Amino acid sequence: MSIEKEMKDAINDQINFEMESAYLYLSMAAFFEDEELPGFANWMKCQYMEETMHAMKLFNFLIERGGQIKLKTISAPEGNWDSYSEVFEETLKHEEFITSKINKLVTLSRKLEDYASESFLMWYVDEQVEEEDSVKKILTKLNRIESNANALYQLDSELSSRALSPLAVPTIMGQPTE
Ligand code: OFO
Repeated sequence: MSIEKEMKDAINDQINFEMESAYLYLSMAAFFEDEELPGFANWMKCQYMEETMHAMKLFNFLIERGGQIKLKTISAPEGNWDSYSEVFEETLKHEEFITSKINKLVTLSRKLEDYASESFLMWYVDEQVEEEDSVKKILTKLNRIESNANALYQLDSELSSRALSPLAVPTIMGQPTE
């Protein structure tokens, strides 16, 4: 069954939201590089790559369903923040916004009785729970640290261990992963 125009348009919009997310996190990675916090920068670079993967999963799905890709403008993100907590507060707010967009896509797939899209989108529903949770945990730690430099460097070292999932590249390329 070919994909309906309303769903096609909504998936193209979501590709744009994911790329906007990637760009925002890349900007946050640059901010942390400037602050000489390589662990925080690493975490944001992984986040950037993950968002690219989210966009590419949608891209590959739309192609598979016979839809056409329409890439849109990505606006310039914020590049400066007053505190490290503020960066993660914005990250959380942004992820909550993305969750609301994913939920709307699921609602649309149900309205259109597009079960292939609904099933595909469930991966994003689960992913958003994980994304919001990991950001909240970092924010809680940052708020506890306040101005304790030692604790900040300890958290920076913790965040330096984040690595990209080995499945990210095949997923981006639309290759089978099993
Ligand atoms: Fe961070 O969110 Fe994509 O989907």
